[in-house]
Amino acid sequence: MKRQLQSTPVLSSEITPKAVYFSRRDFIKAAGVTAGSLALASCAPSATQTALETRAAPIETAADELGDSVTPYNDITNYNNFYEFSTDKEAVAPLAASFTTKPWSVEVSGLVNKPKTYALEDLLKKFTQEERIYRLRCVEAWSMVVPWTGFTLASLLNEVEPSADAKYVRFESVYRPDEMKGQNSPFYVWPYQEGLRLDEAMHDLTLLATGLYGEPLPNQDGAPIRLVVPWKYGFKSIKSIVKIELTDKEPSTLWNTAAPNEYGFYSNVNPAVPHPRWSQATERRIGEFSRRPTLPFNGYAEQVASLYQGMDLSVYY
Ligand SMILES: Nc1nc2c(c(=O)[nH]1)N[C@H]1C(S)=C(S)[C@@H](COP(=O)(O)O)O[C@H]1N2
Ligand SMILES: [Mo]
Repeated sequence: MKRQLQSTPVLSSEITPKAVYFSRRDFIKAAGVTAGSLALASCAPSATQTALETRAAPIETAADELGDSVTPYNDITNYNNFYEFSTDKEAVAPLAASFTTKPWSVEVSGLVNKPKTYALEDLLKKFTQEERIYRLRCVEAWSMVVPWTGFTLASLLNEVEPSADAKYVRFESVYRPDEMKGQNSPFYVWPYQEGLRLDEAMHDLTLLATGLYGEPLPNQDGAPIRLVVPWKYGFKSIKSIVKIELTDKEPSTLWNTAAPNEYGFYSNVNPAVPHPRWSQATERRIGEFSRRPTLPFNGYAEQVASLYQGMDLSVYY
């Protein structure tokens, strides 16, 4: 079930005292939308009023559709892969703290009828922001459950109208080596880039995230806007996007360029295809002691397996 209230021009946490804001999230939970897709409460005073009256559990105790609890905010925001800042996951948050995310714009171009550069505020205003709880499974075999806020990539692509020859979408992160010291590393080709096939990009699960835990995206998680593709390894979910380009050729990606035998273009979560240096059969959920089995397509097979019908996924890894 997906409930869409009015679109929210500014995340309400920016303009509302914390206590009231938390009760709005309680309202969402009380409304019974606990898994898969939550709606952001509207800014209408009546919604706040209802929230204050209903009081249910906060987002911290929400779960995904498999019943797995969301990962604590502290873990999501202090255990990050963001090589522009550091290859040390616990060093990213402090190094990203002073990163400039205002002003920000995203260029949408290439094989589209209506290319356009959007200011971030316009994206927040124009597209309905929803909250969706997704598992994120890193290729390094750890995982988290994250309550994202964002809008579907499809809603943006429909707006610019991909032309008939568009087959892929290429994404580019910001390039700012003065602010992002990791971009001086010669081991990778900067800026970070990623790609999806157009049908993957248009899938309803594919999100452009602008927040988590109901608050604007923290810098270390890819502020102010990042991709989330929950059935693929975490590295496909590119952070701090400045460019989205429709193409007719499979785009190069940072990881495929760095190590093509280890990281393919598709990178669907697949317990049956090991990384050349380690197994992908199990994973460590952050905050848990024992390992758990990794699910095909990270547990989203029912929604996405049909995209790959007839493809040998050990060849197209
Ligand atoms: N621009 C950019 N995007 C990136 C990365 C990166 O280093 N740079 N790391 C990727 C990897 S490997 C993972 S697992 C996820 C981690 O997202 P998180 O830190 O929000 O959990 O971001 C992905 N997006
Ligand atoms: Mo990752």
